[in-house]
Amino acid sequence: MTRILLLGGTTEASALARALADSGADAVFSYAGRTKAPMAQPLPTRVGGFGGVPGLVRYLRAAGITHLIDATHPFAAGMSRNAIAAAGETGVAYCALERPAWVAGPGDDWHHVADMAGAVAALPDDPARVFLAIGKQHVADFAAKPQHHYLLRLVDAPDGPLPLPDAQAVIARGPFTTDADRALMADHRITHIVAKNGGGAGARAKLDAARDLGLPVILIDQPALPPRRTFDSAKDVMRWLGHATDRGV
Ligand code: 3Y8
Ligand code: NAP
Repeated sequence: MTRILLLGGTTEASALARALADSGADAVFSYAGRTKAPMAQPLPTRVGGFGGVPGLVRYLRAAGITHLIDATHPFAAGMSRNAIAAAGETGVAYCALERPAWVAGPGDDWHHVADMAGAVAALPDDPARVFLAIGKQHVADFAAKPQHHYLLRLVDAPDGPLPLPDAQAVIARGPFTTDADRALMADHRITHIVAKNGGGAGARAKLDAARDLGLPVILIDQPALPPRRTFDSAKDVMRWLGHATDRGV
């Protein structure tokens, strides 16, 4: 009997959830609970951490999960490492729905850095106007360069004052569009963009807008993950599951 746990939080995870629901699969969708009102999914949904690897192992066993699908964001490395470990410990079938990193094309002015510290270091010393499109969790890292004006984009309104002396937040949940991102950056006279190389379509707009405006992008590389079975489309994951259900796993 196939029972699936889908670790979500991305556009691709939502597409897979739709395919699983349409196929009548017995599946549970999982959010971390990072945002106040995550988008509803067409599957029974659980919200919140599991409690590290031990908590996830307990959940997999208690819920009778036979297949664990990691469709989290490439920067959700902690969750992905835990999922690999828990699948190994329990023998639950595992795959990741992975989206390839973005690759620069003609006209792109991208500066690749290894991590958040590298992104801070890559900003100029002279005051600039920076579109910090990396969410909320790492904004405080940029307090090391307070001379810049920062435009933040957050999913939820900040609870308290922003940890930067000269910052303004727009509240929006993607997916975003190139036209809207181009207008946003022009209106705010942005000179630099900082972004994670998240891949996928849902966050790509700002990069295309940056190229149109001739702006440099500081792009943070995806964290490295242990080797794992990956697919790059919901279709391939469904085929993998289909074989499993054909064999009556
Ligand atoms: C809680 C679920 C869907 C999923 C949509 C994708 C696209 C829009 C682009 C910018 C970049 C950023 C951020 C971003 C994008 C999609 C996808 C994606 C980037 C939601 C969601 C959850 C989160 C968590 C949130 C993080 C933050 C990162 C904002 C829902 C909307 C910046 C990543 O306030 C916080 O603490 C936010 C935290 C992790 C990164 C950070 O460090 O702050 N995503 N994003 C998920 C959960 O609880 O499990 O609320 O509906 C999902 C989506 N965000 O179903 O269509 O697939 O990438 N998410 C980045 O790429 O840098 C925004 O502004 O241009
Ligand atoms: P993370 O740093 O890798 O994970 C930290 C902890 O959050 C995990 O150990 C786990 O807690 C919990 N967690 C993460 N994802 C979970 C999920 N889908 N279901 C249940 N628990 C989860 O994760 P993150 O980068 O904060 O990402 C959190 C969520 O936002 C994920 O769903 C991810 O797909 C989504 N997201 C993240 C980004 C990003 O830039 N990081 C971008 C877009 C979407 P326990 O150890 O207690 O189990």
